[in-house]
Amino acid sequence: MQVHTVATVPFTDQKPGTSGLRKRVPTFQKAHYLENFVQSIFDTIAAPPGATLVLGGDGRYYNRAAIQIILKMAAAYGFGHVLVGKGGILSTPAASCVIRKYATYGGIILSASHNPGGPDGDFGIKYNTANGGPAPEKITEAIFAASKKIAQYRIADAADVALDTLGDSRLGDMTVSVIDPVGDYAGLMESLFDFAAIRTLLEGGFRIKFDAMHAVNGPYAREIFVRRLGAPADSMMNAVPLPDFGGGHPDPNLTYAHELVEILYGDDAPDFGAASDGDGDRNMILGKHFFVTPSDSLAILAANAHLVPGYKQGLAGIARSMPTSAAADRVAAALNVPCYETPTGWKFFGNLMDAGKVTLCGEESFGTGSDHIREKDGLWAVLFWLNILAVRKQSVEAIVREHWARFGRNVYSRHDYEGIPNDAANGVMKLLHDSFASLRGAQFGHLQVKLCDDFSYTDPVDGSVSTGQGVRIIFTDDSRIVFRLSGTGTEGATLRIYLEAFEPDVSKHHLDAQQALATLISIALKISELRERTGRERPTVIT
Ligand code: VG1
Ligand code: CO
Repeated sequence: MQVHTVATVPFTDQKPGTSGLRKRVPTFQKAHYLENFVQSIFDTIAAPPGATLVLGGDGRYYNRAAIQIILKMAAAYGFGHVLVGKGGILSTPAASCVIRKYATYGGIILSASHNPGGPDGDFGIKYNTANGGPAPEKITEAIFAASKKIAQYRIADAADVALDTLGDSRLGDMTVSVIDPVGDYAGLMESLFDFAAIRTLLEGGFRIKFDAMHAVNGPYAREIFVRRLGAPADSMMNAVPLPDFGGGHPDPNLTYAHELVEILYGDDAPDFGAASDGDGDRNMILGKHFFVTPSDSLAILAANAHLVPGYKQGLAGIARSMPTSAAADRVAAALNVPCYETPTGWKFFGNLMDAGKVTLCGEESFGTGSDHIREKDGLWAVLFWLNILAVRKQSVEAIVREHWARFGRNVYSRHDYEGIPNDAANGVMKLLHDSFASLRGAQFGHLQVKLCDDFSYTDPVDGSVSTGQGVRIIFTDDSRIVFRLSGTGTEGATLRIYLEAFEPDVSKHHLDAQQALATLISIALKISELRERTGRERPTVIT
């Protein structure tokens, strides 16, 4: 095998965000751009010669070309074996599953998750470690540092690998195994949930609709729901992955998954609806004419985990990201297990799961998962809900309302202002920081500010500290407003405002969240000067 050593110069913008490096496709197509970042990963992780790597992506535009480049660089680097999903496909949870099951050194996942795809859309790449989880900050920072001083990369001169045929081939001294992307993952799901009970539920006329949003989960959903659980084929929608996700935004929320939302809120609606995102790790759960917030979903899965075979032995603990509502904290208290509050991003859950401190984790951004892998897992969450529904034989809405009656309701909403100018977004955040002193103790109607700060986290396992994780304004009644800048966007800035208030009174649980949170929303707009500084009258997305 001939290996070329190619001279290169650093790009200055290869800093991984909340979940890997995400840029527009034309940026990744620039000469040496992908190669520089991949070499920076390899130089940082220092894998021993002959190590095994997992490789796959969500199938978006540029996936195949990137995989061919990475295979040739992996061979030049000295990997002995690469497991690559057929067609270059692996959902993010499936990649995590495969990394763990075959005890590999790590994996590279190609995805920009919920960001749009296509020639002018987004592409992304991230590295996961041997536990199957996203590399911790220590490693992503070292990768960024390596990318700033890279001078050369190495790539094998070899023919492209046939990605559409299962089986082994050689690339120089390295073996490339093209594997079935679905089988290992589907088997893991079958080991956690009561498939017989779910099958009986579906046979009994319980109707579901799953929207794969033209993204990676289509083949996974068809194998699991249709082939293994007997759901009718037409209960799957947009289940053929497309490189541009059909021109849509593969983000399962009330705005971007409106096709599914209209069906679940329409006449003759099915009993249950769900959707997942570009790379299959997010989930949205709907009942008939009913939306379950992701924060409530985490709490409800935790409260009902004893009904599910894989979790009936109990939970070690629960973790949620800081902006996620405290609904899960109430369940943890009732179960007498710890609840951890981490910064946004799944990489912060890995240490807690590896140390056996938590079993379930969740984020308000439609991410839920457990220690079965080290990524959030869209289909896992859907199966968890179906398992609970099969046992409890109640509607989604009835289960949520009973949960609120028992624990109280953490009324919650997130307002996203997408694609605003960076200067305006930074100005809002600076203003908030500058206002900390005057905000402390300030009175807004019946609400008084108890605490305001920029959230920082000390990892209880390795002691690492992460600062600047979002501005929190917490009132004396524990309602709160959180401001955070997104770390996954590629164009301008996205400002997120998270709003939460606790409502113990059952007679008020029917209220619309926007109505119930109206006071907090107006305080948030006032203290941030958001409208004045961005010229935006309303959020782009409300969830
Ligand atoms: C967003 C979410 C965060 C999630 C991340 C990756 O990050 O808020 O909770 O972990 O996306 O999810 P940010 O920095 O844009 O708020 V995925 O499914 O896009 O990999
Ligand atoms: Co995702």
